[in-house]
Amino acid sequence: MNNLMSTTQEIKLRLAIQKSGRLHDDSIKLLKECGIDISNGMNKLKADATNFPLELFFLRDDDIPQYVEDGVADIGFVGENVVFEKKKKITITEKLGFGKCRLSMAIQRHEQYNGTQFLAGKKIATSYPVIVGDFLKEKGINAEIHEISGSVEIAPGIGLADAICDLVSSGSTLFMNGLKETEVILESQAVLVKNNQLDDARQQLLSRLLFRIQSVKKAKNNKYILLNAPNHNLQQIIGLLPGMRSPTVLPLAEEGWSSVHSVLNENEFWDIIEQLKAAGAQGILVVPIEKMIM
Ligand code: PRT
Ligand code: ZN
Repeated sequence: MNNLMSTTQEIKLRLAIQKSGRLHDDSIKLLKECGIDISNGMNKLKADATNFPLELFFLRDDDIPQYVEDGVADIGFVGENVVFEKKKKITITEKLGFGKCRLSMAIQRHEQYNGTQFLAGKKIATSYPVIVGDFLKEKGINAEIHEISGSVEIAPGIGLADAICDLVSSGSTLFMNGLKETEVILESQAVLVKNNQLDDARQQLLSRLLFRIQSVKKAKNNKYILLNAPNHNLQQIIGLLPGMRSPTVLPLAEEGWSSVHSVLNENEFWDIIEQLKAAGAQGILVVPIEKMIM
């Protein structure tokens, strides 16, 4: 019995994240927000969580899908762009809300663009030959793919290619290289991927982690709002507020007024605030939410 218990306690979920680069800091931050502390040793290949059965592997992002498919890691945080390019047998389980970018076609700014047909017979430089190949096939376009691993954006300028397909976030890299974005092929963000043969114990640990991640994501998309409402307009004001079930209403010390508490979604936030003010709401306080457990 004792033996059995200690074996169960030793099972850890093995998570692969990027060792360094654009996704590293946000990956660690998300774990922190999930209440998971990582022991020091970030510069090593591995680290342990101190308060959750989790072991971290620090890898190049390109290698994460393979490690997860092979079961060396159980799960990974990696860009969708990498997942689709590598085509490993793994499952995207959750979008993580950071590392947002798009994989786009771009051509030289002075060129006339007449739709995807522009690419026919042209040379396209990219680090994403698989995704670009699939895209061209789907569109029925014959073009030459020239795979390069870095500084794709300089290819047209030096006569190496007619077009490029690369990741874009602000667009300033394209702009500075005299290029213009013509077509978005893929919208991407960091995702949690999992091995397809997780055992029950690790699947349970993953469920616990996912529950935390989802609570953190929900909280980020919502704000807690407190306001004072004149009682004569209370029903109208309550009608504007969704709340988790329905808004909380408490009487104020001052006759004829109530305090109303609720939760608002980021997307409809400003719209609703304006309507609340128009309905006579005063002293509106908006507070960030740390976790949201439904
Ligand atoms: O060493 P390792 O192989 O792990 O890292 P890496 O150099 O391959 O990847 P890294 O750290 O550059 O990016 C990791 C992941 O971040 C990518 O796979 C994407 O999922 C995500 N991501 C988000 C981005 C960008 N935004 C991004 N803007 N990855 C790269 N870029 C590059 C892009 O390639 C181009 O050079 O930034 C430039 C464009 O940015 P803007 O802002 O000028 O448009
Ligand atoms: Zn990489």
